[in-house]
Amino acid sequence: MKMPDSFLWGGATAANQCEGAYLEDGRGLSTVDVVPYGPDRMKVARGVMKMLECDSEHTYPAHEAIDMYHHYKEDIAMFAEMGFKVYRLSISWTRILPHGDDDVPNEAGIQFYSDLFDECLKHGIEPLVTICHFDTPIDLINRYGGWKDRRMVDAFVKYCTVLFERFGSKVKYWLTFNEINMLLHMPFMGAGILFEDGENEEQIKYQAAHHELLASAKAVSLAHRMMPEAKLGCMLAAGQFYPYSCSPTDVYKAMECDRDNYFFIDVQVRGEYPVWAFKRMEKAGVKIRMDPGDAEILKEGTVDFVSFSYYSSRCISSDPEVIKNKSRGNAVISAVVNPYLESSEWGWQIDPLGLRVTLNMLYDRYQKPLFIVENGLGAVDRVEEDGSIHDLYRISYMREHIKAMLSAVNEDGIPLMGYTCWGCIDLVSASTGEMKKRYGMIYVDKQDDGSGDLKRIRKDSFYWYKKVIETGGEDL
Ligand code: BGP
Repeated sequence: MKMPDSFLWGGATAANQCEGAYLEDGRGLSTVDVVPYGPDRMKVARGVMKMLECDSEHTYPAHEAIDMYHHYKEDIAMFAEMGFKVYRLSISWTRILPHGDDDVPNEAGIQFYSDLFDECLKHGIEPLVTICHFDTPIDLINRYGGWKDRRMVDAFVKYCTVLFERFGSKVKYWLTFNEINMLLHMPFMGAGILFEDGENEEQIKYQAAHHELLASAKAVSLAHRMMPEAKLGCMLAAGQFYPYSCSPTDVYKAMECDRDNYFFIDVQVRGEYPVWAFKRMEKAGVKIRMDPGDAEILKEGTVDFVSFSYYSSRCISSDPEVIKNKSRGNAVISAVVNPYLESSEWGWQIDPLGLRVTLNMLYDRYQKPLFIVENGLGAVDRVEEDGSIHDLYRISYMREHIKAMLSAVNEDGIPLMGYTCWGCIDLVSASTGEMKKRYGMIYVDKQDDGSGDLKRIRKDSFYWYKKVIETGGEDL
């Protein structure tokens, strides 16, 4: 089995996890710059600890990351060597508008991305841009409280207008928000939200969700007007929920968890809230404020394709005892351990067939072309004395997932636009802030203690992926 020649093979990164140079050339501060490395990271990401209460020294290593800001030419040349047809990256909002909604954009930031896109195009690589990847400007948080406030919508549209004007001729594929559903699980990381004591957290999260959905819809409509050739996608942290047992209550619980996950994409694809959504909110004491005209905005700004990240399926039980005893500690999305699956060193369960299940479920639900924009294995790599890196575990993970993807396309007929594996070059982990959780096919000599000379090294998976792309997935 293989993929058609038009299939977009490639890799993905996010500005905040690879660029570094966090204060260079006029860049303003953003959420990701103040989420610490170390044990407080998830508390801050969830919005329950004030960002500046943590020791700023602990924000390392994201400030420097792999310094792609100064190494992008070398990195893109290596992507081209692997045969990439597409490179997914995100734009750092505060490189373009340092305060989030400046009237005059920062030309140095625009120049950086303009050069970077030219470099991609020179190598025949199509850029795929995430407009907002866990990246809310700090100035907007100080003034508005992040996405709690509706004024964020205008700021986002202002930012998008600059992007479409300045990069519209170079970029055809755009995603509005990375993993938009993560707003419910990591409100600070996803939406710049810090909770005040006594606030109804659910109310705030769903109101912020409404604002992001409006902003996304407005951006899609604007893009369609300004760049008629452009294709706009939504982006979901996907992964089917399995019931822990075949008891109907577990099955129902799994369906509810799936719906909470799909909630955002339902709106972005269909242009309206699903029927059950308001009932669910009512039950949780949530009533979102919608202004006149909002329904029309959502209806007009529907996406052209559905993109998603897939690392694992999830498993859930209706029994609180099972949840208590069988949950994986510290998971971002609560789930119980599936006894049929192996786990990575970080406890992420490995389920290639789950990717085929997810592709089928998403297509059944939306009938839109799909795009896998993140998939991969975070692992500790060892550099041998001769400088080689034998990451056979990563090859095996990717091989099985690509096989599942090939089956979904060739045997189930699912229309799939492309596959960009996550962290094609090593970068800082979003959930842990570490360098040692590596996803790349290119190793970067940068360690958690700050040591390392940033040298790039091809891992075994580099040569393997090159062959996979060359043969359209036939030679795995
Ligand atoms: C997704 C994010 C990425 C990325 C990836 C891997 O949720 O979109 O930014 O980091 O997960 O997660 P981690 O880095 O925590 O291993």
